[in-house]
Amino acid sequence: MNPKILVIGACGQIGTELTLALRKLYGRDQVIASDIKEGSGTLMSSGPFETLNAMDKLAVEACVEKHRVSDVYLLAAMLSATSEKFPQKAWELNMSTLSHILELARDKKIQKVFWPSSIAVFGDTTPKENTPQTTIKEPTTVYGITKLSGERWCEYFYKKYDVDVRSLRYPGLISWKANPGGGTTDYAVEIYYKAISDGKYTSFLQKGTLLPMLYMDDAIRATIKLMQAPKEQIRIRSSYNLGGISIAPENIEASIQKHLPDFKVVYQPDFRQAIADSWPEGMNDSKATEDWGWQHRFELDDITQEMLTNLKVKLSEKVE
Ligand code: AKB
Repeated sequence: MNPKILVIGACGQIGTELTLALRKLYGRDQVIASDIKEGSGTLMSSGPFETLNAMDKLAVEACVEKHRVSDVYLLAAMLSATSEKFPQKAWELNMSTLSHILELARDKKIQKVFWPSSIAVFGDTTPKENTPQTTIKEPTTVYGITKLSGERWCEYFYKKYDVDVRSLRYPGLISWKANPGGGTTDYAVEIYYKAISDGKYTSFLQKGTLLPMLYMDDAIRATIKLMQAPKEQIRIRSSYNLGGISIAPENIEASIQKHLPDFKVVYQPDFRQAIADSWPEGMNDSKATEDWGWQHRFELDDITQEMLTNLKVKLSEKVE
């Protein structure tokens, strides 16, 4: 039987594409999109939508009951850069929303939970290259602290209450349908917009800042694959490392120059540099490969091709 799904935070960068993909797979009415505010026209016209404050536990529970939801994808969160500006708010939002959903699952009101973690669980003391699944985790950002705490909660609820919660440590995600907001890896999306609109980009991360990244199509495929895998295959209940490619701003610049030879990046690092410097350069995601067959598909030049092609159409439609 198809699951009845609630996507919380459906209008964000991941939520928009995940909701559309889940609707394609399971049918439009099987997937309830929810967010505190409405999303893009494409998302809003693709199926049912509920305005929902994920911090309001009673409202979330009422929505679950109303739609007889079986699976929740909880994507509402404050990302790394914004969290540094509002640390207390970040803690409250990121932790209370997870806690509400885990409690609903413990009380058997929902059957399955997806919750995203991040490469931000790692910190300065973590080995940077090919970062292993299990290693030192001493995050220095409040966002990373919320993600690491969340991972411990997920594993605890699985072990203690048999809650079927599944999670991925997303790297930076590159996409064109919906904008990211408030993250440190956002530069890797902005750079493509600016390449088309201005022919130059001022990067808030320094040349040489290697970070793990993934194209959104790969991230969505990983998420759905993880959620569809038989329960016994999910041997990690904190969160799986998810890698992809490892790139710095000048790598994207060079890739864009293959299409737009005059494109230039200048560097003006800001407070986000320290955040990026505390994160891994590349991830070892072999556990995800072993347990449920994960493999990324998009390399940097494939991503550039997709981004430039789709953004050119999107930006020209906005102008008209
Ligand atoms: C961020 O930059 O905050 C996020 C993340 C890596 O979790 N994209």
